[in-house]
Amino acid sequence: MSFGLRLLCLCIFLLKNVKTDQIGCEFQPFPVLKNDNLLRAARGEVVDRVPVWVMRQAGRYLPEFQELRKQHDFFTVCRTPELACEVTMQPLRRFDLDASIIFSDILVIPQALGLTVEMHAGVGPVLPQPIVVPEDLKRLTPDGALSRLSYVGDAITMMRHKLEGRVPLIGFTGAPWTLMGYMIEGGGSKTMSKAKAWLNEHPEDSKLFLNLLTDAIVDYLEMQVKAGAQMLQVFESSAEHLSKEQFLQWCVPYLKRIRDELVDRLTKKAIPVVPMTLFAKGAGHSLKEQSELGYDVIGLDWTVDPLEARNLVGPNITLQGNLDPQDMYRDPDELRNLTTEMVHKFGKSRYIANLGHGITPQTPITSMEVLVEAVHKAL
Ligand code: 1CP
Repeated sequence: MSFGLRLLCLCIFLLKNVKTDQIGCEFQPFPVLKNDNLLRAARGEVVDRVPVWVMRQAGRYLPEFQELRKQHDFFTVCRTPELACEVTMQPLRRFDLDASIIFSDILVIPQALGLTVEMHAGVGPVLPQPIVVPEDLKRLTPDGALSRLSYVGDAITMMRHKLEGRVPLIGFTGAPWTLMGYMIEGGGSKTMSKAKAWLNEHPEDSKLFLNLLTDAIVDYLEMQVKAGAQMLQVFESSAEHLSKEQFLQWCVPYLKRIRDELVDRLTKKAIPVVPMTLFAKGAGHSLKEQSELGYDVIGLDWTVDPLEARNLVGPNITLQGNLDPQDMYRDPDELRNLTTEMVHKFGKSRYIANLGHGITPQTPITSMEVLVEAVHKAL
């Protein structure tokens, strides 16, 4: 065979087999996306069906996750791309979901900033040496934090290949106030009272703290996009502890900076900007303000009425949510009816079906099947 013919054959082979979708990673083309309903919904384009995924869709309600966790510590799973990918894939093997979300935790940022984070069974995350006084901020190590998070990028790149284009891969981060809360409280808290006291007693240091976290988050999200994340979600889960006034003062400016700086950086580097979701749990009081921050999608918890939310955010934002995770414990017929009703209220345009917060550990597997099927059949 002549050299020219061989070259032609090679080109045809490459075109057929490695069509590139989005080159997130500089050297590796990814498989073409087959189901892009999630991304289309986020951009306000027409969808074949309402996309559905579930916050914490990989996790303790799945027996195969429990089994894997018996063998490996939580953060070992996060730090080992093969294991993180295996857990990310588990819900996709069982359910006809329209998205995957990389397995990790919001607390990997505090870890990369030098704090010890342990996962205690039945308790959740514990930070044994929390940030107590402003002087403790000196213990944080923002230099090099991004390189200590490179395992998340590795897991994302590996997962994009393993998905073979089946559904988009979502990357995520905790938002500044939520991370600050865990870092001051030393773990989860019913009230976030120590962190709220900081806002009142050390307002200037609180700003420093939130800005330091914002910088780390922008670096981290940029890295996730470069690694292949096709959409990003920012979890401001602890917004629920703040008043509207506090949310506007202590969350909104940082959430805006995250979005603006990320778009700016990606644009300057000619990297395609991916859709972004803001999920500020308990901040239904500020939906209009949230809709003005530049995010494509606003996640809703179950306390918000779909029609009221749509009126507040206008037609150009996609809404995500918002079934009460507790409804997953109802009998299948009730769950099916509630899900169908929810999808009818939101409609097919600019909507991503989800729960209003993470799925809880005792949820029956069959409820996930009912939920996903009901969403897909509703419209
Ligand atoms: O032992 C275990 O296996 C721990 C259970 C667990 C899991 C499965 C934790 C501890 N984190 C996770 C994974 C996780 N965390 C994901 C995985 C991806 C997915 O499938 O969705 C995500 C997106 C998170 C994000 C996360 N972690 C949030 C934001 C979302 C939310 O629920 O509000 C928060 C607040 C955390 C902290 C955290 N990590 C784990 C627990 C139990 C908690 C909450 C603790 C508390 O506040 O009481």
